[in-house]
Amino acid sequence: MKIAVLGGDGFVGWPTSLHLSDRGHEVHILDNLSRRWIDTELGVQSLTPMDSIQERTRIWKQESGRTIRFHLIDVARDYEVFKAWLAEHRPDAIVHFAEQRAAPYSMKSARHKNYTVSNNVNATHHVLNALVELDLDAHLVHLGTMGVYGYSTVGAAIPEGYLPVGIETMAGETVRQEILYPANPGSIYHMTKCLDQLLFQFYAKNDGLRITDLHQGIVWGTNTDQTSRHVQLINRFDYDGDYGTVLNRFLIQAAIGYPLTVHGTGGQTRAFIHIQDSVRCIELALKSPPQRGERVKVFNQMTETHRVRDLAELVAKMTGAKIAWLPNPRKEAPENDLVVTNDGFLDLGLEPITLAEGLLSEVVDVARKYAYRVDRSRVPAVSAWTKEIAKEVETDP
Ligand code: USQ
Repeated sequence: MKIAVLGGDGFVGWPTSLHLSDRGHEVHILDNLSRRWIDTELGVQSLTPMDSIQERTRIWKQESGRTIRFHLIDVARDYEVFKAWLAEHRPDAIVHFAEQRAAPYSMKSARHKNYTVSNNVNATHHVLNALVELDLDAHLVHLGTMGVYGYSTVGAAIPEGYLPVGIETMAGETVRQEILYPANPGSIYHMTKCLDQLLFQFYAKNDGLRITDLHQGIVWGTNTDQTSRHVQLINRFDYDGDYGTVLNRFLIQAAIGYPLTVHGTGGQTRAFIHIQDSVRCIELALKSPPQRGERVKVFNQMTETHRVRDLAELVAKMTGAKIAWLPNPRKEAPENDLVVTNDGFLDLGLEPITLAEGLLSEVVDVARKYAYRVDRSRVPAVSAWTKEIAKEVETDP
């Protein structure tokens, strides 16, 4: 297949591009390099030393003999340029990662809220709009989030996108139908992914677009089979308070002797997936598109759930790290249970990688290797969800 990977320079986009190229697909990365600009804005850098996207693709060609083309395009801002690219290349599939993906960054200030909403919603709408305008029947695979559901289980597992409901009619009969699972976002970032869902629902219904939405959990790990092939193919690794995600943060904190930063009681339960499984799932989704006229296909892209404090205790036991119990900068339930259905990918043959100690220590090893690049002052999470929480977090002793 000819595949356009929008946001192919990012944490999941880059290993996905390599994986798909390795499988023999013609891969084109479209990216505005915004993630690199945000590093500059925040004054942080990936733990791992990343080369330019051009250099990365050059090394990939050298190592694999395969070509990945890079196109500097801002999908959210340059609709006409993006549409012209699609018209010229007419890909068979589009994988859409081109969104601002950090919840804390989206909550930093009014400017960050505006940026996240306009970037994410416009990027998604531009893709859909262009497919219709060009009569292009490419399968769109979008990276969504488990966070669209909220994080609690009311005695039943979270289904894959749709909730069966029975509605009583005025005649007293019960009509059964499936509706999009009620959206319950916990940040501006997560809210944009909820809005994406509505855009997808409309365009699938109105224009027959073929769309798959992947509700992904928290990704952990760093290397995949392809990024490990050469030091210059290395994936990015975020450890800072805005972009670092919880388990990878605990692992790097353990590696540099920094107390593990648990927010609140650590009773938050979340869904997780290893980066290697993440790229495999995207390939599986590409192989199994919905039919034209079918509703949006939704997969829960996660393999296991864990409570934050259990993860901290596991990492502490493994490495001897201390745990710091911190005031929570976020507005979220202090404790929750979470049970999630993920039959879609299991039925397609996914064999999940779970939290084996070997893989956890592999991340600690990577973190130790590059520990000299860490700015310890960027480890704390300081973006508060409300003005009141900001005051509490500031005044806590
Ligand atoms: N947390 C800590 N300590 C930390 C960092 C986080 O206790 O040092 C807690 C947070 O308060 C939260 C949980 O860990 O309760 C998860 O936080 P996170 O930063 O790992 O994950 P989140 O903000 O939800 O976002 C990440 C990705 C996002 C993706 C989402 C999947 O950045 O792109 O959509 O995971 S999910 O969480 O399933 O919605």
